[in-house]
Amino acid sequence: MKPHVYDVLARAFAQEGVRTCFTLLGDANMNWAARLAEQGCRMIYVRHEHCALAAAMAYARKNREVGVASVTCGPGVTQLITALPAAVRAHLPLVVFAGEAPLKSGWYNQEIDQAPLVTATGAAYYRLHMPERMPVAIRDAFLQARRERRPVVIGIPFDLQARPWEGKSELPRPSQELLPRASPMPPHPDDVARAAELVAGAERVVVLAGLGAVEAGAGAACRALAAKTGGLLSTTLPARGLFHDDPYCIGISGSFTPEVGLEYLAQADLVVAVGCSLAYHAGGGGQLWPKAKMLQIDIDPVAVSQGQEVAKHHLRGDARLSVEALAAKLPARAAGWRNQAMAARIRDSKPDSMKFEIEPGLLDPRDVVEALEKALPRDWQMVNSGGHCSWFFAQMPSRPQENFLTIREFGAIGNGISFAMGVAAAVAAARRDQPVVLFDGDGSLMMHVQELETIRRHRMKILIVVMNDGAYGSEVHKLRSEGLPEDGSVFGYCDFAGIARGFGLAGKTFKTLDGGLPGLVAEFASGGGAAVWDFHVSDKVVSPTIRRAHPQGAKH
Ligand SMILES: Cc1ncc(C[n+]2csc(CCOP(=O)(O)OP(=O)(O)O)c2C)c(N)n1
Ligand SMILES: [Mg+2]
Repeated sequence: MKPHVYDVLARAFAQEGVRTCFTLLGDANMNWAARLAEQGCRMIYVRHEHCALAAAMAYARKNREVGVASVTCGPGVTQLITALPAAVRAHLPLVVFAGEAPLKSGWYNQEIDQAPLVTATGAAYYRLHMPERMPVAIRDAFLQARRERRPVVIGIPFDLQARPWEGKSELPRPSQELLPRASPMPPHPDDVARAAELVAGAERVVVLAGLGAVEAGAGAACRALAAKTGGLLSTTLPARGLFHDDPYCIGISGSFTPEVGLEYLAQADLVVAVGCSLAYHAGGGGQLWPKAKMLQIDIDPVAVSQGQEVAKHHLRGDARLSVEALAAKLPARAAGWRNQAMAARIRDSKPDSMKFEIEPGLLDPRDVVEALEKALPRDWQMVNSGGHCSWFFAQMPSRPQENFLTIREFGAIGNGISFAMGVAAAVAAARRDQPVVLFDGDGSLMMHVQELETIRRHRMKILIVVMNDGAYGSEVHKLRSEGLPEDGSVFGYCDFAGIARGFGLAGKTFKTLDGGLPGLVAEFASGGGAAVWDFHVSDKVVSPTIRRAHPQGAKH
């Protein structure tokens, strides 16, 4: 039988090595999706298109592959408008197969000009109306997604998809075979010499690593550089865990820095930023290290990042090669800033020591995180979301980087559940048997709570930990500090355990931590399905970030 265009389109995707596709079906993508499934691709059928794309984002980050999602035309595409900019800002390679309205009729109810919507988010849009060229264009979309690390949305009218295939029978060579080899770029010796001079003249060095350092495999080199300078180590939020077992790692730099870390950052006289974009929330403008000079080591160093002047000193090159070359150029130093007393303080201090009055029957979010940090196995995957509670969830220092996932460059809530699904699918595609733990706020979880059904149907092993303050915590604390009414931000404690059970998952409410968390964790680990654990916490505990930004509110 003669193939249709959608048969060939599905083969073109399969040939790109697509193992998993997140989708929600409609007239404009269902024929293609059914054929892709026949090619052996795992299809994850979600309940909202936003979640398809958001899950593909987490999948792409976790497995370092192109993430693939598919939606129907019109309303399927408009649902993507929050996830697309989030993917663009997180530099994630994605390809979205979207339908377009049929060309044959003068009117179609789902018709909308999709290209400007998509390109407004920073993603690329391919309008494909010439069937014979479509396989090459799909290959090019994958090439562009990989090279530019951004989403590409492919729109194809579904009446064209349904035509008989009139083109060549063989497909073009897949994108992986065409990409130029990206060998790590060594730094220029003159730049290394200048950077070494700067570092040799510093006394209190902090080596701050971002995802670029993770991707370049520069962790060991950063540790060695910090040791040679007698300095300390830190990471950005997405790179956290890179130095988790180093006694001189002060944790995350930026909005989530623990108390002792803040104290040391304030004393630093040089921050060596390795493979990180010096984002505003990572303290990029130097707010956290007012005395420090800044050396940025990166394949694409910048002077201004996110509206702030950042590094004045630069070393361009691959993170690992550059840090190694820099360390090799430094004279050995007898003593540095670090000493054992600092290591002991870093190890023994609470991330935040401020005291708050907690109402009876409610928990302190800091105690919840401390208990979970002890009880949850170190080799489980951890996914973070946004909101006020994310400060507390960021304080889990005992786990390696490869077990964390944080994507939040666009600052949108409501993504946690999709990111957890993406990680669960990534782990499954890599044939690893790791449960996934999602840490989310009540408001954020509620925004796409329908995906509990997807989790159950696809038998994903996900434990959802809800930091339930009965509110949009970020808003409550800001409103209170400005003396405004809390209306619209305080909702009360909804019954997530009951909601979970309604979707066929296990659910549990925690109003105390005396219930034997280790036993419950073991029970979850050995059981089959997913679960929601709902921790009722007090909204009286204000994170250090909010206290810094709203000093008035902290006094209330
Ligand atoms: C899509 C979107 N809508 C609104 C906001 C504004 N916002 C930021 S944090 C937040 C509250 C989130 O509540 P929750 O998930 O319960 O976390 P909490 O702050 O209470 O810890 C809101 C509404 C946002 N960032 N993104
Ligand atoms: Mg909340």
